[in-house]
Amino acid sequence: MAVTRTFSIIKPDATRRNLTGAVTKALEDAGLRVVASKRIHMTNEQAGGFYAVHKERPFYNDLCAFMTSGPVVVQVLEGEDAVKLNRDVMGATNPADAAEGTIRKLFAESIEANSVHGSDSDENAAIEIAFFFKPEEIVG
Ligand code: IDP
Ligand code: MG
Repeated sequence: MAVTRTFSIIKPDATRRNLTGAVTKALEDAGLRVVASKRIHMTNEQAGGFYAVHKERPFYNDLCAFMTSGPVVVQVLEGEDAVKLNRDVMGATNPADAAEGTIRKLFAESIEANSVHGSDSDENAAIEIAFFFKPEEIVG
């Protein structure tokens, strides 16, 4: 298995409750390494562009409003098969379905305010990383 990268966001519900450290610790404990990190307040344009794939979904407008409702922490994570490792530690989208010990089971407030984002493929990870980071901001 190769060391790869994925893209993560600690969402506004988590930053609001001062869970940046707790979420990051869960990622690190799972074997992921934070190789880039910054706290930003997403603009409407950034949220809309980032979630453009969900444009036709009924929750799109609410999701963009939520993601711009407070600060987020965008991160690049590195590890063995990082996309899958991160999805495993995140847990299911709906915290009601998330496995014990996962970040969403531990911290998520709802299916929308579910504390973390994680890329769903290596291809999307590369696109999402480039959306928020310049190459020189990533230090492995
Ligand atoms: P994922 O974050 O587990 O990959 P996606 O289906 O890609 O889930 O959805 C992106 C985000 O949109 C979710 O993390 C969540 O914040 C929000 N979302 C997904 N499904 C719903 C829903 O049914 N109602 C409200 N928000 C949703
Ligand atoms: Mg997704």
